[in-house]
Amino acid sequence: MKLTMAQALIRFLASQYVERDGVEHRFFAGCWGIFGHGNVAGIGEALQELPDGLPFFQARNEQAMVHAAAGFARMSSRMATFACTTSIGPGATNMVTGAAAATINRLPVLLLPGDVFASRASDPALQQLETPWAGDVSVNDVFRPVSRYFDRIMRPEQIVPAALAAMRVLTSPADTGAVTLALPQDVQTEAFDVPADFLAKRVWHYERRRPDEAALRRAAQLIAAAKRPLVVAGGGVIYSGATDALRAWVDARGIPVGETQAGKGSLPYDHPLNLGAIGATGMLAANRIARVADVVIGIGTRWSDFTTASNTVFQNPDLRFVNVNVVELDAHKNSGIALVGDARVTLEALAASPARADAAYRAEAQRLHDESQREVDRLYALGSAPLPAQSEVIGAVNSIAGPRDVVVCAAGSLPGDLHKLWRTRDPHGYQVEYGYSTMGYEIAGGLGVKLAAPDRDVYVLVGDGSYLMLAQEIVTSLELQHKLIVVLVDNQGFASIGALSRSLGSGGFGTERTQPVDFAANAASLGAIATSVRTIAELCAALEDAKRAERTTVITIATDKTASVPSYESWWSVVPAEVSTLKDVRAARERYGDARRKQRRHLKPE
Ligand SMILES: Cc1ncc(C[n+]2csc(CCOP(=O)(O)OP(=O)(O)O)c2C)c(N)n1
Ligand SMILES: [Mg+2]
Repeated sequence: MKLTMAQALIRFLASQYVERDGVEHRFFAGCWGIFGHGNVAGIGEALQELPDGLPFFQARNEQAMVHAAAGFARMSSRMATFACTTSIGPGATNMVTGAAAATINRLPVLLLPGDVFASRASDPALQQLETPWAGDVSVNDVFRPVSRYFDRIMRPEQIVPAALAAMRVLTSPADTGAVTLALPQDVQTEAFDVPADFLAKRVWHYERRRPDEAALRRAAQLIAAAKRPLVVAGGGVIYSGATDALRAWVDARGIPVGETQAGKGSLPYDHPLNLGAIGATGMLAANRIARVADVVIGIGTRWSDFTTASNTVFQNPDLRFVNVNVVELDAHKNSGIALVGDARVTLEALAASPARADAAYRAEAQRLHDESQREVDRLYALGSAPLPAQSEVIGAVNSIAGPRDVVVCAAGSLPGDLHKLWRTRDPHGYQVEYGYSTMGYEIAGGLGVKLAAPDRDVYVLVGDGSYLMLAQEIVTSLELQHKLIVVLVDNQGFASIGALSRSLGSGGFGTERTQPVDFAANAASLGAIATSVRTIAELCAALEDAKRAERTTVITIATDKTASVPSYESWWSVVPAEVSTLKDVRAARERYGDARRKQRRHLKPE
C-alpha cells in the first residue's frame, strides 16, 4: 500500500499492543500535539485522515504534553503512553525538559518533533538552526542525550526499522524512557510502498526477567545471615505490580521497609513494617533503622541522592547490598549482589529463602513506625496561626481524599513533605515526580494521571512558583472534561530554595516573590472553578465542593513558610562556596565539611 511516511507511522502506532501476565491492550492512547510548520501537513494530515487510528489531544505547551504523556505512562505502570507531535524549532525544543524528565524517571514517551527539510531546498527555513561547521545538525540534536533512542528519518522507508526500534525501547522495562523520532517535514509527506506486515497488529510481550540462578543463591545466603535487614522499595516495585509479593515476603521474615519517592505506596502507610519515607526527605523511622541495617535489599530503586541522603543514610561499616533491578546499571550500584530481573519474579524466586530479622531490631522498627505515625498526626494538626502550615494542608487533603484517589506533585517543598507525611493507601495513589523534580509538571502530569485513571479523583498539589511556570493545561483538562482538584499552596515564592539558601548562609537571596498574584482570578480566567481559602476548615469545605464538582477546581491557600516540616536526621549535599566575603557562607562551609564526613562509598566487594 502506498502511504506517506506520516500515514505509515500513525497506522503503525495505532496497531501496537502490549501484553503482560495475559492482559493485552493498545500501547498508545493517542497523540498529543501542537501544529506548526514541520508537522501540520505531515503528521497532522495523517492523524486527520485516520480518525479511528490515534485520537488527537491538543495541548497548550509542548513541555506540558510530554509531562501528560509521562504522568499517564507512570499511572499505567509503563504499559501505555502517548505520542507527542510538534512543529520544527521552538515547538520541538519545548519538549526537551519533558524528555529529560521522562528518561530520568524511566517512563516511556514517544516524541515526534518536526525537523528541517531533508531536501535542504528552502534552507534556512523559518526556525532552522544554521551551524557553520555541520550540515546535518538541527535543534533536534539536543534530544540525543535525553532520549533512550533517537533517529532522524531522512527517507520515508526508514520509518520501518526506526519505528520498530522505537517500540522495542518503549516496551523494554530496562531501556525505556523518551524515544525521539525527528521527522523532517518534507519526508513526512513523501509516499512509499509500505509492507503490509509493518501495519499489522503487533503485540509486544512485556518481559518479566528472572535473575541469574547463581546470583539468587548468593543473595539468599546473604539475606539469611542478616540480623538487621532492610528493604528499600523503589518505583520498580510498583511498576512490576510486586506490592503483594513484597508484603508477603517481608511479613514472612519481619523485614522492615523504607520507601523512596517513586516507591511510596509499595506498602500501605499503616502496615507495621512500613517505616515510610527514607533518605533526605525521610521519616525518623526509616532513617534510624537505615543507620544500623546490615543488609539492605534495594528493590527497583536507582539509589538517587535523595534516597541515600547523599550517601549518609547507611552507616553500618559492614553493610552489604542486594539490588533487585531490571536495569543492570542499578543492580550493580553500591557494590551490591546484582539480581538483574523483575521485582515480582525475583521476590517469588526468593520465596523459599530463609531469613528472620533479629527480634530486638523488629521491636525497634515497630516502635519507630508508631512514633512516626504520631509525628504525622502532630504535623497534620499543628494549629499554626494566623496562616496554616503546609503540613496541615497535606493532612486536610489526605483526610478528604478517598483511599484510591491520587496525589500528584513534583517540585518545591511539597514533594519532601508529601514523602514524609502523605498516608498512601493504594499502590498507585502517590504520583510524585521526583526523579527530575520538574517545576511545571504538576498540572500537566496530573492530567496524564487522570486520563489513565478517570475513575479516581486526582489531587494536584502545586506551589505558587510551579503554578506560575506552567498551569495552562487547566484549559486542556476542561476541554477534555477530565477533572482535576488543584490545591495551590501560596507561600509567596520559592520557599524550598529560600530555606536551602538560608541553610547555606545566603539568606534566601532571590527566592521571594514581591508582586502579589490573584491566583483565583488567574485560574477562573482559564475556566476553572476557583476559590481562595484562609483556614483549614475552609479548605476542607472547598475540597468537599471540589469532589462534587464536575469541572477542574483550583483552591488557593496561603501558608506560613516558617512552619516547615522538620528533617529527620538526614542531609542533602549542596556545596557552599569555599571562600566568601559573607560570614554566614563561611559558617555554612564549615558545617558542610562536618556533614560530609558522614558520606560513605559502599565499596565492599562481594
Ligand atoms: C524547571 C525548574 N526550575 C527550577 C527548579 C529549582 N527549584 C526547585 S523548587 C523551586 C521553587 C519552587 O517554588 P514553589 O513551587 O512555590 O514551591 P515552594 O518551594 O515554595 O514550596 C525551584 C526554583 C526546578 N526544580 N525546576
Ligand atoms: Mg512557593
